[in-house]
Amino acid sequence: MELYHWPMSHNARKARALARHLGVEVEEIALSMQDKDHKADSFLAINPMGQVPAIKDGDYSVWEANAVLIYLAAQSPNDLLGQSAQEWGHITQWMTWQSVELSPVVVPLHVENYFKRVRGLDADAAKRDAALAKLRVLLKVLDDALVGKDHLVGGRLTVADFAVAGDFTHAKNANFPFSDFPNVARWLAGIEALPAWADTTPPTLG
Ligand SMILES: N[C@@H](CCC(=O)N[C@@H](CS)C(=O)NCC(=O)O)C(=O)O
Repeated sequence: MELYHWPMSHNARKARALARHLGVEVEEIALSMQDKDHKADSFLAINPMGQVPAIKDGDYSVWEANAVLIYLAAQSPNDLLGQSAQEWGHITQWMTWQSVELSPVVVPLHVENYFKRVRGLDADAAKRDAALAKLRVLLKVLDDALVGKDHLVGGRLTVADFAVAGDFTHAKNANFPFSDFPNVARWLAGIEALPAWADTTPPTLG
């Protein structure tokens, strides 16, 4: 199967990391955003949204990073997808929270605190401060959920950890305030210690 990505993409990174962690055989295909490969008809036939990650497996394709994680995890027997109704509920809860609540806050912070800085552009202070205030609210929710825990669900690694940690791929470069959220920092350090996570670290810009 083919996994389409872009080396800087935090959404694709979590899929690349999970495939490597589980030993799922994928051909990683790096698209060039600069060349607009993701808007070419050949790629839009795989993901009509023109976004990475996306998987093509024979005649089948799947996109949206969290759906890609589920497809990858289902390729082999493992317990990363949960083992009970309660675990399935919580895994879906955190994956939905990442996509609906966290991602819309993280992306503007990447732009204002990181991508503009490396291009020598000034951050829009109002946008940055609004996103940072929302991020703090979300990090408090995550921090409280991680008190005394190294993983989000079931006391072991699941796709929920990959789903949420992906959004912190550029956290250091974008100055996320982790020092105020020690449980998040501890949990993230555990994910970052996975060889598959380290192997998929995007290059640092600037
Ligand atoms: N909700 C999607 C978002 C995917 C997404 O925005 N990917 C970015 C890279 S991190 C992308 O492909 N951007 C190009 C574009 O939107 O045109 C997911 O979780 O997969």
